[in-house]
Amino acid sequence: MRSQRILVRLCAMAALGAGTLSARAQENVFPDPSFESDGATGVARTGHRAAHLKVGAKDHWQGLRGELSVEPFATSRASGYVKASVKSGGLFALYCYGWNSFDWQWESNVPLETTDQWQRVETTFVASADKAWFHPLAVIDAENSEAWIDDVVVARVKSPAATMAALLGKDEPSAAEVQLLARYFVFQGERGLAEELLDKADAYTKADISCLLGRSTGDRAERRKWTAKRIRNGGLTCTREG
Ligand SMILES: [Ca+2]
Repeated sequence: MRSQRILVRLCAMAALGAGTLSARAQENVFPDPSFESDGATGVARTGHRAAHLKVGAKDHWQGLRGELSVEPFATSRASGYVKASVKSGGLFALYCYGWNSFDWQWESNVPLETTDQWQRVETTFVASADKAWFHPLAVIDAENSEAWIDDVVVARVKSPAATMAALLGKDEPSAAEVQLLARYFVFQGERGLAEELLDKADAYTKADISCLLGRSTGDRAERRKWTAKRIRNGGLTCTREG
């Protein structure tokens, strides 16, 4: 089976990459991690500034900063130190996500509770492209709340090959994981393997992968085939370049 062959290849690639991982793993790709250029003064764990997000009247969504360059398909670990006063709604640290063909996907974050001492928070994420949406602080439907974060580190902890081998080795990967594997296979030029994933996918994931395969081919006839398959599975439009 082709997926088994690529799992063997991914495991070999993961083993080859292990020797260089320790040096790369320590590289912090988050710019100005102490927020000394764009942070607020008055509260800081190190230096003179920290990132600060405050809401008064109820706000549906706010997120600090935004796109972050990362290695696609690698596992990254994000960490930082937070303080927060949460009166109502959701405050989050290290809010990360990507886009599939239709919506936010591959989300990770740390929900915050009120604390007046710096607390370390951590999460991991895998990006489906060379940029991830990464907000050190974010609010969703929050009011009369605020939070600070300082000393953010985002560093690779697992290579793309090792990350994808772990997903491929799962008996029942989630829909989000199948969508991620499809992007990895297309990225590697293995369109046939992405197509194999359709066999066990739900309709939403079939529509998503159909968007992906249609968008990434230069062949007009093949693009029409994937457009039809996408529509049959309920994907009316490919709304994002995910
Ligand atoms: Ca600082």
